[in-house]
Amino acid sequence: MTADRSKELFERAVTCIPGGVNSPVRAYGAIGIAPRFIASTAGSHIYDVDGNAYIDYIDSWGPCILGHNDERIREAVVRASERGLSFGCATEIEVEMAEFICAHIPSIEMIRMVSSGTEAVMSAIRAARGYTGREKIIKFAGCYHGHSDAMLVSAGSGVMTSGVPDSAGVTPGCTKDTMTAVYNDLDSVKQLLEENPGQVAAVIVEPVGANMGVVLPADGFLPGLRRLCDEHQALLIFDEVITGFRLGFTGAQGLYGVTPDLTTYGKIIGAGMPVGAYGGRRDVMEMVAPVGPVYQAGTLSGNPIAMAAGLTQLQILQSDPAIYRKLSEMGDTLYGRMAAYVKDQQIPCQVTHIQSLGCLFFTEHPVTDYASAKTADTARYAAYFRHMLGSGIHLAPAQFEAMFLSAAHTESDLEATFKAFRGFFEKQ
Ligand code: KE4
Repeated sequence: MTADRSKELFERAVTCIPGGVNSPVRAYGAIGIAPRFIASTAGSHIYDVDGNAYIDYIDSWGPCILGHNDERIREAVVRASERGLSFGCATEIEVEMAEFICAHIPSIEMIRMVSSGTEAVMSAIRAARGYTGREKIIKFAGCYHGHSDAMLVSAGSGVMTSGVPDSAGVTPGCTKDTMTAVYNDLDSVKQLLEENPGQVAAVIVEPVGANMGVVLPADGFLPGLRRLCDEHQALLIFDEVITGFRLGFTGAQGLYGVTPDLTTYGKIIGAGMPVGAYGGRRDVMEMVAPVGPVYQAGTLSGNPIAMAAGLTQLQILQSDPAIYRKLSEMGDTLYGRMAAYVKDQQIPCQVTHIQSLGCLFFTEHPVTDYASAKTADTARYAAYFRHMLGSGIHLAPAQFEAMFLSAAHTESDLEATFKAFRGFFEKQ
């Protein structure tokens, strides 16, 4: 398995792109080898520029839930592109997309399309502040909500992996109103709300943490957040950029039966094209321009090509519940076997998973929040990643990310993945 062309491209890339990549995690910074440059994708596989094939568990960080380069989505994109790429005007498919989501997600009465998850979160927070007239936001250490200034406070994902709890360039003025609670610790939220009476506009949470590795909500955590927000007249924002339309068609809010006031989406609703969205209660969303005083805009928001891709994917997901059954069964098979192995072999690792999302933590401690996730041995994860890559399995190049299964993964993919996983520990 050579990587000469990837190395050559990386050498060129670092001269003209910061770190050689357009998003930090792609640089394999936590891994210590040149990143693989990918030439094409299909189904459960990706193919690098040196011709190596990998069973892929990044899944473009979640959007390609049906598998890479699904023909139905590609055809929708081609058909839409024949009518033009971007109009800067209202289009019918934007109405269809909004109507479809509002018809199928009970908490969504109105929705606004944007071009990324970051933009969705930034806008939802602005809408929450505009609606409540309050300034403070509570987030959770280890949860990542994109790179808007106010959110880069003890963020998970890339920032966490690079060990920088805050980001340079983010001014104290931008983060002074962002308070950080402990995931799965309702008392930490209650304390912040009581210490800041009448000042908290919203609590934002990843209903399943997927940016500190995969960390599940403890029983009662999400309902507790709903209750605390009601008691303190704060809005509850579910950041479902990863979990939306992944953990069942109605996402984490449907799975856990907790209704947020606002929800942010990304990834799956674009099917690989640049799409984010925020939506929820009509009285909150009607604060958003041009109908209300909260300004938010975007040249490519609701782009017709991106809408064609995303709506096609959502329609397929909504029409075929067997897709989610398959994703769950595959997750139980693969992650369940991994968990049983580390337990049987008394290996100091933790496997967390929910349906198609999973994570192998290199720590002996149960992982329930940011602090326990950080006990993971990132050097061991890097060695594991390199072993799996060499075995033709492409994982997230960082401990504090998730594994994503798609509907295109097969039993033989899972078998090959488990064998490579077991091989890592057998050769220790
Ligand atoms: P984007 O701006 O990257 O589209 O979405 C930001 C975002 C918001 N909320 C959640 C829960 C997210 O997971 C994300 C982005 N996820 C990362 C993966 N950990 C994207 C990968 C990357 O940064 O390259």
